[in-house]
Amino acid sequence: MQKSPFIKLKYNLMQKGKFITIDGVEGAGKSTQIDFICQYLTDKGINVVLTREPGGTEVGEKIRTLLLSNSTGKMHADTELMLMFAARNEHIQNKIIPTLNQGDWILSDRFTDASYAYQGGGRGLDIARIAQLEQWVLRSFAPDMTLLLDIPVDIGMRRVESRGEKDRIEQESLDFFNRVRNSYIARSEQYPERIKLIDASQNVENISNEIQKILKTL
Ligand code: Z5A
Repeated sequence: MQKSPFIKLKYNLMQKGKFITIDGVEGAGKSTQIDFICQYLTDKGINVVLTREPGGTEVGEKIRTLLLSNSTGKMHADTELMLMFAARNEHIQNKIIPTLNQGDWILSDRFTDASYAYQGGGRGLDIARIAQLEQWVLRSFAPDMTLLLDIPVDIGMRRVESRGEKDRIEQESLDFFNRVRNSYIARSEQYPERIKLIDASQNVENISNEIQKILKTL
């Protein structure tokens, strides 16, 4: 296979801080554990910036609205993927790299693994094409660690069912979310050093304890 010309490009990354991402299907408890992680790192004297995808920047948040709003209507899966990466480019260039270079840590609620899981697994897009976009936008950049909260889809959905109207992606079928979950699991098996799979069907405290042990390795 011909090598991508983009892989040679690198960000000017002095990387004084650490980049952590948290991912998983809906209702896995990301927001709940994010509060714990921020508190834990702050108590250790670490300055941590919390961000999210899609979003995290002014432009990224506008793209998020377009991606998730029901008023957007039908969107081609390739368009959805490219918008995720457009928001991600903005996020990396204008928030993630500058934050890491100034020595702060950054915690992102979702990142590129979500594109593989939702647009690859869920929508059925070709993984090789997602990888091309990843190379284009991320170059050789990657999180230092990814916490993958894994939970059976029906349990996650039950946890969030009291919320109001579902957004454009949340309205997908159970089959869609099962494919998303399976893709996440497959990625954690592919990248065991970076992606730490955590059983998110446990109680909040047990999950936090597990996360704490993992964070200590950083
Ligand atoms: N998306 C994509 O398609 N491609 C991409 O590349 C990216 C994203 C980056 C963004 O949504 C959407 O974009 C998402 C993927 C897609 N679409 N979907 N579906 P988001 O990340 O902003 O929101 P979300 O996925 O819908 O997250 P969430 O529903 O808020 O889940 P959560 O943060 O993991 O859950 P939580 O709010 O912490 O907990 C949910 C409830 O469960 C709450 O009442 C808690 O009190 C409770 N909870 C939490 N932990 C526990 C435990 N351990 N036991 C019992 N109850 C618990």
